[in-house]
Amino acid sequence: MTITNNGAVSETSGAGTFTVEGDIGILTIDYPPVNALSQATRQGIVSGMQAAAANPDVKAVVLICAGRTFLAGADITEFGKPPKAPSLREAQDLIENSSKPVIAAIHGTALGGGLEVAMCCHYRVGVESAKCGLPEVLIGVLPGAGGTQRLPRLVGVEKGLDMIVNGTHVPAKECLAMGLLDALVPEGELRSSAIAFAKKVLAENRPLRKVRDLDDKIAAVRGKPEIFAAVRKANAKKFRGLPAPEACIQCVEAAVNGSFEDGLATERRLFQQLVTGTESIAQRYAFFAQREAAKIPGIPADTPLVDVKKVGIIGAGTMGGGIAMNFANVGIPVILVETAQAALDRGLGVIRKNYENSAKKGRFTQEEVEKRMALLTGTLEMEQLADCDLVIEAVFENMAVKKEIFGKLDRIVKPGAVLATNTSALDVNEIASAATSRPEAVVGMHFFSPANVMKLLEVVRGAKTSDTALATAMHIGKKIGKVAAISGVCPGFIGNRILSARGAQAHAMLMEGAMPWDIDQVLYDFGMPMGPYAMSDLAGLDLGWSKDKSKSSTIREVLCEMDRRGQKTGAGYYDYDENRNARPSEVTKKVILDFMAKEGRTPREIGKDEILERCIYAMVNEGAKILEEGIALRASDIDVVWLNGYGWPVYRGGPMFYADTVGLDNVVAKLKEYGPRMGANFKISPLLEKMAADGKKFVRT
Ligand code: 3H9
Repeated sequence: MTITNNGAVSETSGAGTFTVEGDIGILTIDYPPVNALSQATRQGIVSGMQAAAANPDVKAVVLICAGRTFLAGADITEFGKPPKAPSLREAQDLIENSSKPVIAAIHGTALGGGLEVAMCCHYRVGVESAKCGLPEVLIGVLPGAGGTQRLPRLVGVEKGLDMIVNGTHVPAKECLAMGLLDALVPEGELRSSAIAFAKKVLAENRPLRKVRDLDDKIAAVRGKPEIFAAVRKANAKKFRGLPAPEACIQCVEAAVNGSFEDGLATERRLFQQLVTGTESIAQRYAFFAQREAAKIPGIPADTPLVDVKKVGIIGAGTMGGGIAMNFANVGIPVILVETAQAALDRGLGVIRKNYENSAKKGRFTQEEVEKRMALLTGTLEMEQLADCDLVIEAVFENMAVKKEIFGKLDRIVKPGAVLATNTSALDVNEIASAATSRPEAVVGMHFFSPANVMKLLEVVRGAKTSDTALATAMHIGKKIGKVAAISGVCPGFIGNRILSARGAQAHAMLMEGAMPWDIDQVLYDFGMPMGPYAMSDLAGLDLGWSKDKSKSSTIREVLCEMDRRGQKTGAGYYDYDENRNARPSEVTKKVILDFMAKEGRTPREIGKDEILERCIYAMVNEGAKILEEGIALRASDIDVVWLNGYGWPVYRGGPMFYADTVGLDNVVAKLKEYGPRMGANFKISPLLEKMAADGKKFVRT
């Protein structure tokens, strides 16, 4: 198609439109939502570059994108499917080998294949809010379109490697400093500034710089393998179980030690290996599961939302303070309510200290600390919350206290506001209906500790929660950087209910002869950050324990009575040295064996397979019950909860995804085999049994 507009000529092909303005060709890609490099986008680039080459009036080309972002990467949904022409390589070659300079004009995010295309351009300009990154490692692959070869040539090996193995999105200012961008241009003026830049390139007769030909930055580390060894060592824990980071490092090593073409060949070979591996399949599944979790069946995307301009938080303790930081971080003012000035001062002091620590680590400036602190005010009067759009109650878990608070909020807070409870266990319906006259405004917002760090937000939908309250909680969750998933009302909601099912099996095995460190080791080796007993020691065994009421009736009570209350007392299930290094404890072992003897139990050897299967399959079984009761909307939401709130290893996709990989029939067969050992109250989920019998899977990949 050719149209004329003020003398400008346009041709559209695929997702690309090529326009000529004077002697500059402008290739605009418009492929919502994120301009992924799907077939249509690749076609658009190829046709646009061919049009540029064929037009003698065109002396330089600007590559720019419509919508919210520059090219956000390869189309992940095309992975594993037969390739469709033209290839990304073809599009890149046309740009890099163009005899006319090509300038990438970047806004939003230039990610993965998108940045790899930009690095084939001869120059790159971007607005200050833009970010660049090679996040392929986060979906279990590597930059497979020359990114591992070009980025180190452009920005140096150490910076390039850091970006590639961590998948970080780097702000434009830093990109400029490291040489990834050639100029920053004013916000809102990207198109005109990129055209001006192109004209300058022409006027100054600047060279057609090909990144592939640069050598000085990689030559600087040639013969220095210690640089790669240091990255491997520093990240060993973080990369545990993940094949992609090591493959990324090998590609950059190839960039340093061989020719560009050999490096590309290594990159392509390793990409192919990774893309078909279960780890990457799991990571790609997790990417889409997370986005799916934001969609609420039956609630249209245009449901009216409460515009949250001011937030009230009740309780300035660890939880309330952490929650408050999330809002201040995105510029939303918060009022924190406490019952005593000392508690309020302490809470605000802790927040300031957290921010100052971040500033010391260089995450932001001291000025930014003050800016965020200025958004936080404290009060002892709940009446101050009257004009808040969202109030989150974050006091200790006591139904009577929560009801009293919600009763007051009902009288104080303006109509239309959302009233949320951060309870991790209590009945949201009871809080909503018994304490307020507006149960439709009440929703659970269950944050995970530390609330300013942990990604997960369980949004708990009460029986009467309105569509607006639910959608607002989900929306604000995303705004503050959380991964939000919806749960219905039940004890423990999705995450903690499954944790309890695992805990019950762990405890049962403890009483059969497995030691805490045996169980923890198996779960750690599976990929969890720690097992339940190391976790208990970290959190403190005395959470909810009271000396006066303690009756030596459980192992935990006995340990607390011995002042083995976890890491903080130097001993819990484990013994700790002065650096908090854990080692198995003879004392704990004796406590457990004595307990067993008292109950007439004889310890037996429990194999690693049994430990793993009983722990994990009990979780799967609970997940299936959660699904059949309608507590979770989708099996993938359960995975999202465990991936983002409990450290489930992303390369195993989540408990429900993992169960599919094992085979549901195998899971059910094992649960039946363990039979009574699973506990008197343990029942196999009918849904799980039926799905296993029907040969079904929980999730789609
Ligand atoms: C790669 O490039 C490999 C190459 O090196 C080599 C190949 C040979 N593909 O996140 P959002 C969808 S690997 C397909 O909610 P935001 C997403 O599912 C790729 N679909 O928006 C969602 O769909 P829906 C490297 C994609 O504004 C919608 O777009 N690149 C892709 O919060 C909106 O997404 C990456 O890994 C994709 N690449 O964040 C970047 N990306 O509406 C991955 C998004 O149906 N993407 N969708 O639910 C992101 O990080 C974020 O989407 C982004 C926008 C920051 C861009």
